[in-house]
Amino acid sequence: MLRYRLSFLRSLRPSAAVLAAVFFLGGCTSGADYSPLLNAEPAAGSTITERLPRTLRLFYASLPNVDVSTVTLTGPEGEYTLRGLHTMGADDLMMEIYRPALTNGDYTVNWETQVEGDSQTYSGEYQFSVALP
Ligand SMILES: [Cu+2]
Repeated sequence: MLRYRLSFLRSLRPSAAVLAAVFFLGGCTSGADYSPLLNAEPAAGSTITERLPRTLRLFYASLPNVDVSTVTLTGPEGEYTLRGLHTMGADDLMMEIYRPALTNGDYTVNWETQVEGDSQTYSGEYQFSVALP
């Protein structure tokens, strides 16, 4: 794939090759839909049927800056109080779901952060559900 791209670039006139290279590189890192969020607990789109989660944990492509990060949780009772936002040093943000306790329903996590090695501020949201028997 890379070899193909390089030979493709070589076949263009120099100025066009430079423009094409800038386009490719830019497309890798600053696409409008790029998100550094890789994973979460509870997972995005998941339905919890066994044990109520007491923490939220978000995993990123590199270490998030806790000082400029915000995470909110909304659900059946409105906005939930989270506390103790920190990182475990595993490119993650972690916090306790303080109160009220979760009940069955749909939840939305909103987050905003900056990650190490990237000056942009990123934000996003995802959902999970609780459906205990
Ligand atoms: Cu922790």
